[in-house]
Amino acid sequence: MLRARMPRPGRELRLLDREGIDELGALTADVADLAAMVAACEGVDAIVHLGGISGEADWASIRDANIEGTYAVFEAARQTGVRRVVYASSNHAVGFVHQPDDPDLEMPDDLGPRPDSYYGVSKVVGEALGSLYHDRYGLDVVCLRIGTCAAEPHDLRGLSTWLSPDDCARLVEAALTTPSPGFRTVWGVSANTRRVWSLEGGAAIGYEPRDDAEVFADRIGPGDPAKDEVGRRYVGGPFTL
Ligand code: 15L
Repeated sequence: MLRARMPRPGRELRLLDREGIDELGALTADVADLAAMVAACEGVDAIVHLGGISGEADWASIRDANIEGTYAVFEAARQTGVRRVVYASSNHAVGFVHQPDDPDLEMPDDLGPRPDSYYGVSKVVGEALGSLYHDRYGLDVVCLRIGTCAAEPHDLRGLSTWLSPDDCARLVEAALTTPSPGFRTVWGVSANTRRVWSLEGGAAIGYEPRDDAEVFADRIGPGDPAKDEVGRRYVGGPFTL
């Protein structure tokens, strides 16, 4: 999704995945392989770290891919002098935070950790590593607490948490180019009518979302009542189950 939306004049993308990418110059490596990550980061200006398991899994898998992998990314950045890391964190780092009943109350970008899963724990650790590498080594680190990034929302919760692919690209672009962001956490969400997560942190880095999940509202049929309820109640919705 992002790759197709990232090209800019003068920008060269260096792509890396664990499975081969069919594109000239793309690298194949495990994100947790520090030596491979150091080699991949030589001469790079900024890293967009999306690697890892993107949902709940057993502890060993989450630890190996998401925690060891994110450590390797930050450490490789440090060793090679990369100045900025944009980190795909997740709403599940704070998934057990109660959503406000009052729709006028928006949830701030810098909520403290309340993970809802091992996956959420790995995102908390990733953010903590980003904080450490900022404070100790001066890296700029923007952690995006991404909601539901998909072509379109598929349930009631998604009408609030959706991040459209185009807005995702706008958000990553802002995180890559805003001057001196320091360390920060920013919600990754579109300008959804039913949104309860703030857009203030995004605005502070120049993110201007243009999409609204409401255009899909008519297509969302009645869902599983328990999942819809927990989606209203907690940031992380069904992950809390
Ligand atoms: C995430 O962090 C996951 O990567 C994705 O699969 C979705 O479950 C999303 O959160 C969400 O909360 O909808």
